[in-house]
Amino acid sequence: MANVLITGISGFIGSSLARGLLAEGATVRGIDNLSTGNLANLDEIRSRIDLREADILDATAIDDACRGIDYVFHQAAIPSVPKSVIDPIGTNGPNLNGTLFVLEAARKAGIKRLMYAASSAAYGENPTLPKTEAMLPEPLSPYAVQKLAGEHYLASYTRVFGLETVALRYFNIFGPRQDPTSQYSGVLARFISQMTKGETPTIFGDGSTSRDFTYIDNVVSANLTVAKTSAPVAGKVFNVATGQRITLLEAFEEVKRITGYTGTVEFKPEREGDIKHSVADISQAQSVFGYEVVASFSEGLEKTIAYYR
Ligand code: UD2
Repeated sequence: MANVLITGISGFIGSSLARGLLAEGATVRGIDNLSTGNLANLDEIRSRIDLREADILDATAIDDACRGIDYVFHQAAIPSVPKSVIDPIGTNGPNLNGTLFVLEAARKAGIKRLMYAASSAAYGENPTLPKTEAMLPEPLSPYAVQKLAGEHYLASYTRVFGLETVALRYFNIFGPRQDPTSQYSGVLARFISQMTKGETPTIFGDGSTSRDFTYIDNVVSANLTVAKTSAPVAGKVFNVATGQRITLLEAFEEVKRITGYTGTVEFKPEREGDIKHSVADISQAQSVFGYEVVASFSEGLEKTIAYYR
């Protein structure tokens, strides 16, 4: 599959993509500043990757990294709603300017196609469910604005410069290697890590908040498929999800069942910037480039809990 660049390669999603791309025979280069990523995520594949430690706002390093590359998978970001609420300006740098730096380097290098980690956060509080790509975005948090603005830059680079770009709106991705240690970590990583240790997890809100929790294998598969497709995907946005809505209380119960946790859950007030409900319509990705759900929520949860154990 030729030469690929993964930004944010030592993160949970970047390192999973690296494994998927290596398995397809790609030559993998990666860039990461190790701010939220972890080199341990690359342990057994480290020797097969051209890994460059550099910041996404280091234009020279990004230019160098894009040279000779066919496909870019831009995953580098500070992926957190609450962090963006605390520090809108600090997160805007990597999340939005970083995307522009990568687009500009990709354009100059003449790459074939750029895949971008967009977010379901773009839909915000629009009450219509499921979320379709045709809906008007209503970003709520600064993070959502940053990720959505990145999509617009992608579309601009396709229209103005002819660079092929694809925005994949990820819906709450989970799986092995997701960092569970921070208060900003994804809820499933936190639940699993806490409940396997017998610690009490927290639900922000009354537990009815819902998400389309999507196992990482679906994301890897979506990226590999969309990079290779001859379908008209340039300049487009696609949901990457399962189409299944799970409440936080249901997620807690499921993790409890699989881990055998016997304790309770603590309820705290909702977090600022959080949206209430999220679930995707995935029919556009299915019909345009043949996206398939390769692992359901339950299958993914079983695998993730087995990994953390
Ligand atoms: C958003 C995006 C997601 C992705 C992510 C960044 C939406 C719908 N989703 O995820 O696609 O871009 O940002 O990685 O915008 N919670 C608890 N207990 C905890 C931790 C979290 O109850 O210990 C709650 C949290 O308040 C929220 C829900 O769980 O209501 C999901 O939170 P999250 O941080 O896992 O992900 P979210 O939805 O902000």
